[in-house]
Amino acid sequence: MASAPSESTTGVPLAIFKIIIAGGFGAGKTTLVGAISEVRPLCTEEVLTTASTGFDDLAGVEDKRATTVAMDFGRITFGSHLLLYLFGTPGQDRFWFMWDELSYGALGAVVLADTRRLADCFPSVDYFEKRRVPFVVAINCFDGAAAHNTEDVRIALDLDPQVPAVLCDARRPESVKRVLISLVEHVLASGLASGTGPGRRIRLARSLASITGG
Ligand SMILES: Nc1nc2c(ncn2[C@@H]2O[C@H](COP(=O)(O)OP(=O)(O)OP(=O)(O)O)[C@@H](O)[C@H]2O)c(=O)[nH]1
Ligand SMILES: [Mg+2]
Repeated sequence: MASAPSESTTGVPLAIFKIIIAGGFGAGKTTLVGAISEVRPLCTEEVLTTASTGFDDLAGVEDKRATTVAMDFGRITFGSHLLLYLFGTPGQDRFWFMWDELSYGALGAVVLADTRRLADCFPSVDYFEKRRVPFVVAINCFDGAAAHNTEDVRIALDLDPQVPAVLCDARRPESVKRVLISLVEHVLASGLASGTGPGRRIRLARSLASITGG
């Protein structure tokens, strides 16, 4: 894996943050991290075997052959000032014990939602709400089209009005980029960013402005 740059090409220190990619079983977390990572993503996928029958609900994702058993990891640099480390969670309940470790110090989270199995992302939404970690809901359009609009999903998930819900295609880097930018915007707007002192928040805001031209 390439080593992490510590400063931008202009000599300005990079603002480095950790982001969690969460959501239910098979929602597209590994796909999302792999689509955007500029380094070869770390995946911990194992083949689904008959041993998981009765534990892993494959309804709606019958073609699924593998599942994440620890975490996904990737890295993406935006412009020359912002570096995000992406940590994908395992999707199954039996790996919940890892979530506190994975989420420690995170700036925010993306909760991937699959509208065919929307209830699967309730636990992720609950988890981040309870811990006051800012998050966005990214609705993964599995067949390239939205089965439901964002408003329907907001209502179904009972999202607070300020929590963004956006459509995405987890396979497309540009789409994933937009999701991550909406998360950074939300973090700055919400004032909830854990572990970010005023200096880091200012760097984050400057980084965002340099990316979005704001
Ligand atoms: N058509 C389509 N397929 C997708 C999309 N995102 C993921 N997939 C497919 O859906 C399946 C599940 O995706 P994963 O990325 O493994 O899902 P995951 O959330 O990491 O799954 P777990 O780690 O088992 O919880 C894979 O076969 C992907 O190729 C998408 O946006 N569109
Ligand atoms: Mg996975």
